[in-house]
Amino acid sequence: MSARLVLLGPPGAGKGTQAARLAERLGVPAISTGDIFRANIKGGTELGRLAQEYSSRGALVPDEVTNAMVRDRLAADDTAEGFLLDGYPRNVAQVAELDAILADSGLALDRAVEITADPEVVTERLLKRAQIEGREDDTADVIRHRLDVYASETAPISDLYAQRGLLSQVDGIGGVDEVTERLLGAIGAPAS
Ligand code: B4P
Repeated sequence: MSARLVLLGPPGAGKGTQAARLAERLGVPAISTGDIFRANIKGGTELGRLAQEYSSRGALVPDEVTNAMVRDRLAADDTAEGFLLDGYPRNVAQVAELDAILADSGLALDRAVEITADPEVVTERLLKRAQIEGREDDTADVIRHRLDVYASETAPISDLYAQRGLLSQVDGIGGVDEVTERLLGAIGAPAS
């Protein structure tokens, strides 16, 4: 089964957590734009320096930077059978770019899966993660801003994928294993 998938949802819904699990189960790479930015920030690269300016205050990194990075990553051989994009696309312009990247190879997206969760729940999770990991974008003020950016820029893309008949919504509240099973069901993955 080809699996060209995007995982949507607010910050803290469990995208990163679930992407790793789904990717292993489906045998395709999980590609997290947030993780690529954080690796570059840690490595002190030019891309990292630029990404930090935006991510530390909960803003989106400019599209031209993010789009070029994703285009490059999707050109790698390990995406031949599919991929699971976590955190991309994040606005309408990025949806158009992903369409273009795939169309250039005669491909299209199979499904967009949105993990839903209330702002209060995700805020609580992210504040808890802050105590464990100390991510600089997990402070109360920055989380509030990330949720605002999500509502204004990212939430509209769910409607876009729904209009194309590609959207599935999955409740992100519950145990991690429970949510994974719901997601596998939504994707139509064969039972293990
Ligand atoms: P991301 O790394 O994508 O950050 P995120 O939206 O907070 O999701 P994350 O994957 O980390 O959290 P998760 O929900 O899994 O982006 C960070 C920044 O990078 C952005 O603000 C932006 O600046 C930049 N960026 C990234 N992509 C971009 C793009 N396309 N364009 C422009 N800029 C971009 O998990 C949250 C917590 O919940 C975890 O601690 C986890 O343990 C916990 N959790 C998960 N599932 C749970 C469950 N079922 N129950 C209880 N806790 C759970």
